[in-house]
Amino acid sequence: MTDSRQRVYLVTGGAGFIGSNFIHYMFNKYDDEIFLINLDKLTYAGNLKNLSDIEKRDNYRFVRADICDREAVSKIFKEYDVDRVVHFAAESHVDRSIKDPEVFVRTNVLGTATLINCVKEAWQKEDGSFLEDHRFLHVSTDEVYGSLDEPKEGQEPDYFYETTPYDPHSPYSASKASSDFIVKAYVDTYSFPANITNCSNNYGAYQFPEKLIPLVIHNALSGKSLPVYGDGKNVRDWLYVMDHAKGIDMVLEKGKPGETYNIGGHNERQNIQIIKTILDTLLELLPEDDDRRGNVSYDLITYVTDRLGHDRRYAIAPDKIKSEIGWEPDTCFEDGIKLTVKWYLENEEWVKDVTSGDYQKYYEEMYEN
Ligand code: NAD
Ligand code: TDX
Repeated sequence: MTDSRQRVYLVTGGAGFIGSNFIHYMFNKYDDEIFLINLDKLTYAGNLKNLSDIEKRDNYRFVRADICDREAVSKIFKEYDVDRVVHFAAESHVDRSIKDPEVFVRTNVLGTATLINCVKEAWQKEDGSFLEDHRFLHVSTDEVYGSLDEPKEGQEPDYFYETTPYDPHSPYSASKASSDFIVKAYVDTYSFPANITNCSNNYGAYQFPEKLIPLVIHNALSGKSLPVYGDGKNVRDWLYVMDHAKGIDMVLEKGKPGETYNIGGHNERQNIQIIKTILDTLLELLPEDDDRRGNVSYDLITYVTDRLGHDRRYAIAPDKIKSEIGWEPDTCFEDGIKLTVKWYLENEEWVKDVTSGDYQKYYEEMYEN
């Protein structure tokens, strides 16, 4: 049972990459001051091993459920007085959304609609207002804003602001944009106490190796080719995952109800630069007598067919979260990438576990050309 002094969090998708890092961040910061319920369906992307050190805590509970399952979600609100909902659960991989869009609509759109309605029912009072100091945070992405051009010589670069019109291109970003609009509709229609955060590309421990950074680390260590889409010059804006976790916690505590905040650390890199930095870092960190060192080579870099509808450049303007909330990232890319590569070097078992079975099949189909 919860202690009445503890603030109660419901986290959805807490067994995934960012969700599990967020849960670690929260217990490190708040320890016994919080009670946290993690609701996750455990798709291919959810892994309870990410939380093995948390499992035995008295102030943590895992519920295996689908966010589309109204009854399962409502049951949690009958059992617990939840103060904060942090909504990570989603299908998150752009390439998968191109192959199989429907599950993205189901989880990201219908799932968010089901979840937010259950929360509204639990938090709304008879007069239509909401319980004091309750907050729903919808975790979203910079991809909803579309794609930016590369700055031309002598021109100031463009950035994504909270006011930038939505212009999603992939089935993934379209489904995230739709879910953002559902949350915005609840804010505008019911004065529902929500915030949306739109964050740039995350990297760090526990990221599934279908995403660029862990895929490159994993392939390089096993001497497999490193697939670069198109000309390799697409730009992503990278943020260390613990800085994202810190931003979410700060928005929950200091954000104005109904507001959107962009989260990013001004760290734009071309994909090819990222791949080369990973290879440099592997060669720097791997001891001379480590068998895996012989596999790591710049010759593994292989240009492959471009992603369909591949957005050219993402770049977040984090001015609002800095000025209104005081958030700034703590970890620069040089340190973050070292921490990340080191984590993957020390956690090969984790990678082996998640890359067996279904993932193997996906990988073969995805990169067959
Ligand atoms: P992830 O794919 O690693 O994890 C998603 C988690 O959600 C998994 O644990 C999965 O089991 C769970 N899940 C999926 N469908 C579910 C369902 N129907 N019901 C309950 N649980 C379900 O994703 P991630 O990279 O950790 O992303 C988390 C959130 O952050 C997503 O909403 C994503 O759009 C957003 N985001 C991600 C990034 C990034 O760079 N990874 C950047 C910005 C925003
Ligand atoms: O094998 C690859 N080769 C390659 O060149 C892969 C997997 C990716 N890429 C490129 C595509 C992108 O330009 O690298 C870049 C990063 O790709 P992903 O890691 O798939 O991330 P991205 O598509 O940018 O989306 C990510 O950031 C925003 C997350 O997956 C989303 O959930 C988040 O919203």
